[in-house]
Amino acid sequence: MKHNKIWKPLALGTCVIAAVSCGSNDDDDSSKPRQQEQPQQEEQRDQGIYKITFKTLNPAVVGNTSTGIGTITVTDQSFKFKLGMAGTPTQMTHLQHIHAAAECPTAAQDVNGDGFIDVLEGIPSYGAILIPLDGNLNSQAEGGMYGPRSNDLGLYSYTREAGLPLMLTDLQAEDTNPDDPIVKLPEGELLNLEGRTVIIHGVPKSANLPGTIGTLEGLAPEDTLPIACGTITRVQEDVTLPGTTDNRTNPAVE
Ligand SMILES: [Ca+2]
Ligand SMILES: [Ca+2]
Ligand SMILES: [Ca+2]
Repeated sequence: MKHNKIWKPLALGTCVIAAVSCGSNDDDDSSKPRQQEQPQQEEQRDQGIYKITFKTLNPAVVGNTSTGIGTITVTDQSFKFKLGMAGTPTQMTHLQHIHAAAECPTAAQDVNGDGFIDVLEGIPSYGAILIPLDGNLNSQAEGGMYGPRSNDLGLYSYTREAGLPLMLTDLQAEDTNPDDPIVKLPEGELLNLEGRTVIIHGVPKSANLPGTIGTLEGLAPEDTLPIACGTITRVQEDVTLPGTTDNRTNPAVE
């Protein structure tokens, strides 16, 4: 398996895409103590349960029939993201992000006419990266070395939980790198999940992509080619879970 050869540049690139502190090996450190103060919460307009339904992007790539279901549960203290994907290119890492805008791209976004919607062509539809779905949802930068890996059947699952106040503090902070593809929330804006999309990326080197595929700095075209787009819809207005994410009382979640 060429995993090691692929992983190194991918991991390096992930530092770029997620603007992470690459000096840290701690790629899944949600247990770390946190020092940040909790921001003053406005009305809990983000609270609720959201469902994400995916459709395949770039089905011309052999082996990509990606579909999936995701659930986001937001309480006043927590943000929990669960995802199950199928039909993805097998045995490889898939970068995945919540993007800032609401539209999934269509064939019309293939502006260079090469038959593929590359990551740059999709940005006018789904926007910049808002929340990398990486090893640590408490901050955009931390945990960026991690991406879930599909198995030999093209299946993978991903579950991460963040503290909502921590997450909002990070997302509402100043954008210290305006040139990268990751954005912060405008001042005072909450998550507004229903106006966002989830994009899954990644096809194998054997996909034989044409040289016209656009990509992000530091990442191979195969790493960033979108394979699925999910739209987020709110299915429940509120979550009445006192300080816990135990889902037993929420039949909408599994
Ligand atoms: Ca194209
Ligand atoms: Ca992160
Ligand atoms: Ca930025």
